[in-house]
Amino acid sequence: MMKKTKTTPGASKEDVAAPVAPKRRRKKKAPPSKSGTVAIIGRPNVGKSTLLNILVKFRLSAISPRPQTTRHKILGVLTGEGYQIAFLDTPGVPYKTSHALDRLLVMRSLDAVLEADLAVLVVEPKLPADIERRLIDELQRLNKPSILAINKIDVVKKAELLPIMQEYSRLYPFLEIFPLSALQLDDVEALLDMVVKHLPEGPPLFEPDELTDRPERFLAGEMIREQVFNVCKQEVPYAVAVEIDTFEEQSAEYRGKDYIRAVLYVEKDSQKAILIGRSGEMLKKIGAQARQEIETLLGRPVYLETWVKVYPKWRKDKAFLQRIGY
Ligand SMILES: Nc1nc2c(ncn2[C@@H]2O[C@H](COP(=O)(O)OP(=O)(O)OP(=O)(O)O)[C@@H](O)[C@H]2O)c(=O)[nH]1
Ligand SMILES: [Mg+2]
Repeated sequence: MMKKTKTTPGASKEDVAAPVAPKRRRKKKAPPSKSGTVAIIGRPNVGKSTLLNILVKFRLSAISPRPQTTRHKILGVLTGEGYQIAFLDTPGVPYKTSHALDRLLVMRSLDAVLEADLAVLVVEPKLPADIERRLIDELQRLNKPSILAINKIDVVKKAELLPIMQEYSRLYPFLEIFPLSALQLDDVEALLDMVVKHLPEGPPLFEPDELTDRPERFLAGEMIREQVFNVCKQEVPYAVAVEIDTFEEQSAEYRGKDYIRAVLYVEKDSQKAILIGRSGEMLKKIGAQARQEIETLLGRPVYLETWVKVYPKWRKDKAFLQRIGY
């Protein structure tokens, strides 16, 4: 009896060796599992959100031809063969921060760098300017492994790239300096390979089918904001915040459609008038395009109602910013 109890809890040679041997064998067979967080940072309008969406193969982040479209840190998870990457799209870091909202956006971007295993600094095919130098200082301070993605090379001559690449390599020991066009799928795939190569080893942190931590309600609000940027050509989109105040899935009242009520906040009456447009044309167009996008996202028919409200100086109002999720 005594002997048995003494030997049973793994004291015998066989008992100790048994769990170790198969573990070693398993490790050799399975592909190394790589996993990590990758922050996509850079000045506004360089194509960060375009890259994120193509990388995760999903229209997750709002894209527009105008700077400062992204206002949140947006997580997009990509699970592939032997790896999982948690990409963080970030608001473009502006030249100047003029109100509380801008300062919040810069903080988001720096937060993302802080929590990332790897940073992808996205730049235009131009020599580094103040914003890039500031971001590189941040990478330096954190000693962050980083890849430089020189995007939009479709708009420059090849010969112009060399001095740009040289200048950047002088500023920071980037793991890779990669000129690309986010509009070329091959380029984005090559960038993905580089990211995977430099990802630390570790187990995945998300379920394989998990795409983002944001609820549908948030994504719907972003799609409306994206259409505001696409449809309304003035400065008004910068003064617009979207709050989804009702989201009723398969509402009986709306014949089984999802009922979504969105409030579009602006700062002034004049902006409200522009956003609504002559006999409501502008708002109608925004609503119709956003509804289509949201239907694609949800895979269900949607009844979208939009309202415009004036909330003076909301971009400076910290309590309001917090309430609507900034
Ligand atoms: N020509 C060209 N245009 C691109 C490329 N990548 C992105 N764009 C365009 O650049 C514009 C800005 O793209 P976004 O992805 O919204 O840029 P962003 O860096 O996320 O901008 P913010 O959210 O404002 O910081 C859009 O009109 C894109 O279609 C590229 O490789 N070549
Ligand atoms: Mg963006």
